[in-house]
Amino acid sequence: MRLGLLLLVVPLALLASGCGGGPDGGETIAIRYSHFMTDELEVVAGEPITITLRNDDPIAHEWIVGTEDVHEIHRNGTEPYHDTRPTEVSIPAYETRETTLIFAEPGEYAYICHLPGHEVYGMVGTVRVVDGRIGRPGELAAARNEAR
Ligand SMILES: [Cu+2]
Repeated sequence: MRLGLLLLVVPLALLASGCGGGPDGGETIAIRYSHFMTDELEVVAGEPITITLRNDDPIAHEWIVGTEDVHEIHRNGTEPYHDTRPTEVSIPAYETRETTLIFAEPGEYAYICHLPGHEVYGMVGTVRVVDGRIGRPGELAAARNEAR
């Protein structure tokens, strides 16, 4: 029974994995006891980053990254399940999801699980986006900004 369930969920996990992604090393954020075990990430502006979200908990979580405006919207509830935007990922119990995104502009963006009570409990982290290309602002401006 347990094996059958595992086989069923694998194709779903593959479907949900990001949109290709570049040759970036990637980062993994494990989730345990309703906390992001990695609560600080540093990424380079304008470069694709693949983030693997591994849920070690027996309950579902979500990883929403963005500006305070984005978080305010999610605090009041949006969709119950997220799998269409690279900045909004639901991770079922004991499963792993991958997302690839580009932060176009340097700055700090919080990532938060907005399931009821989880933010207050401390399910919060920060992506620090650093400027990797000094003196070439045209390229940065042209980069997609999926973080907004
Ligand atoms: Cu959570």
